[in-house]
Amino acid sequence: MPHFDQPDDINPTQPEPSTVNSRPHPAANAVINHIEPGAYDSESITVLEGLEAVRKRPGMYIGSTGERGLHHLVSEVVDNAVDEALAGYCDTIVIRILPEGGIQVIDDGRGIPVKEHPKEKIPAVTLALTVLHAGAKFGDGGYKVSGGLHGVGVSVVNALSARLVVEVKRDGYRWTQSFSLGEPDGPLQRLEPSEETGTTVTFYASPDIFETTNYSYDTLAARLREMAFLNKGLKIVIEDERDDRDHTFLYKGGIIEFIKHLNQNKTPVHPKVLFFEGKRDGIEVEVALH
Ligand code: 0RA
Repeated sequence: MPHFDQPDDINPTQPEPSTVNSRPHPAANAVINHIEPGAYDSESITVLEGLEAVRKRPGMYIGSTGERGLHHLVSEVVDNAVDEALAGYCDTIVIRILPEGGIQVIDDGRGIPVKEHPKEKIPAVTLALTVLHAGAKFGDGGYKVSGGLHGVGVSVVNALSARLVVEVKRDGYRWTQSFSLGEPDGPLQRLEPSEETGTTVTFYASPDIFETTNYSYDTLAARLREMAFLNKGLKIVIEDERDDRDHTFLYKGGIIEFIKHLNQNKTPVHPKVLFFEGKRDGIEVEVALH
């Protein structure tokens, strides 16, 4: 579990007594519907309720609506891209801090699938962004888990964003869809042909929900550095468009370099880092001692 987060404050928004201290069971919100903007049949109303739950009690999904919760949104989106890297399809992730409280996360993975879900009849990418827990996994069991609080998914980020735009390059085209507080502004659009693949998510956390939308470069950079240490060979770039700062994290040595970094001002027990690794039943373990 390559996260070292402290547990977030529990329920800072004071949810109703019936939900205190419990995250909703995934199935409670696993409602999938046909989304037609402006259509108010019973099915689309259920979807709105699904994301309404997130907007009503954000703390239950992201820990808090303070600075910590705000930064957690970025992790949620980056974790999806890291999952794609763990699956072996993505080698670079760029995280851009935009002016006006925006964040853009770009990966060069396969792109979130755009084909219609056979049962639900809407594109898989739309499902991923509008249905709780229909995020990166799609039930294929093919992904390793990249992080601790991981799992609430990008639909939670969408629900809490005044605006979110997803751009996918896949299946020979560029595709895009935009959302306001989690609701599609319109259907997924097919744009010009493209031979590239990848996913870009751009979001603006709602200032009506979050106490602040001012991201800390240092907080994000520290978190992304850790992500890079724990995913050797993965290139993670942070760019701050507010003041033209940037940094690239790429550690070929993985946790060997991580432990040296952690111990840089300490006297190690072993002058050389001891490292061993093993794999069985699909579980990989790496150990570094210094
Ligand atoms: C499910 C299936 C496939 C890709 C992804 C999810 C995916 C999700 C995210 C989220 C951010 N970046 C992403 N990149 C990929 C691909 C399935 C296939 O191609 O067979």
